[in-house]
Amino acid sequence: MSKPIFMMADQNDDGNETAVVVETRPKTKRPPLFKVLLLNDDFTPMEFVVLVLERFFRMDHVQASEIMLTVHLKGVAVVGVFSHEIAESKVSQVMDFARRHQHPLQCTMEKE
Ligand code: TYC
Repeated sequence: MSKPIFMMADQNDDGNETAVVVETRPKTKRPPLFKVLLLNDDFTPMEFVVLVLERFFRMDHVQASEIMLTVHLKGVAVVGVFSHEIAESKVSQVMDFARRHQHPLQCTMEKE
């Protein structure tokens, strides 16, 4: 049982005061979320990064171009927020795709 959030006084049969838990919070924790980050580099072509964002992050061409430019100018941007399992899968897919095309593009994840 989780920590009681409200208690009240009661008396048992012998007349002694006892504490009665009236209400408890349900013990359900939301699973942690993870940001997926794309990092800038000097070599990966801009159009390749746009393609990555369209293909793996379901962005349209305008959105993908904007985020690519943000990474290019600022060095890094969050490209999505996911469960641990999905974030890991996105990072692997992007890194594999970049490696296969011999681009040094880096993609990482961090807890929100
Ligand atoms: N800086 C790269 C260039 O000028 C473009 C680029 C953008 C690379 C975003 C990586 O995550 C990146 N060709």
